[in-house]
Amino acid sequence: MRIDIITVEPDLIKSPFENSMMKRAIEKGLAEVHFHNLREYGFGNYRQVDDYQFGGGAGMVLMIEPIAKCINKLQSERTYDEIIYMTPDAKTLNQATANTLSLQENIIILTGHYKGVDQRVRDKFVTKEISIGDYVLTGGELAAAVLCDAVIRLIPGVLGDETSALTDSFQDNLLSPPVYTRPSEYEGMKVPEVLLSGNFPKIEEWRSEQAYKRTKEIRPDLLD
Ligand code: 6GU
Repeated sequence: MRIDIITVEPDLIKSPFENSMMKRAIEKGLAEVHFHNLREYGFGNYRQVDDYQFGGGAGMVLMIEPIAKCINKLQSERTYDEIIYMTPDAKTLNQATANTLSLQENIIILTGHYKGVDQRVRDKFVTKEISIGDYVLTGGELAAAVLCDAVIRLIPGVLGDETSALTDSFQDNLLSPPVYTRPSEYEGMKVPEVLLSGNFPKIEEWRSEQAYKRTKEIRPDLLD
């Protein structure tokens, strides 16, 4: 999978890709991530990429031409399955979306800043808009890193068996059950008996019950 990220803050977003799971995925050749500094497509000596909004109001808006130049260049090199715009005024990211995106070949992620992008960018280029939750971040860069982590870890071969994504919270719309490791007793707090029983069908049954119970308590909306 190839991901092209268009941003005005490339330095803000690079470090998660230089560590841990995403780094390994890239080293194994399972994911390829390219950063494009929007400023390189900006106007004049100052490489201007934003301007005041028509109609007045605080905050700058990213202009369409630099973004169009960058996207057109990328599209002249390959075909993209999705052009995603990270913005708080969109549907929230969930596991189903991450699963679908992990099957794509080439995607572009555009991150907004300031007041966001000119609406015509969204109308003309963007095929999917994603928010990562009901709160406001300064820019879409950290949200893009979150999206990439959620997607890249699902690419076959990225995770080993022991960390398989198949048992994640949300994989079947349930939260994960509680987990325990040594010691089997700590200051009188005992690990549930069933987990020490060696009876695997019973353990599975207990885990399903606990997952359901947790979900009902904390995120009943997932059960609707
Ligand atoms: Cl995608 N961008 C920004 N700026 N804030 C957010 C977000 C995205 N998702 C949640 N908050």
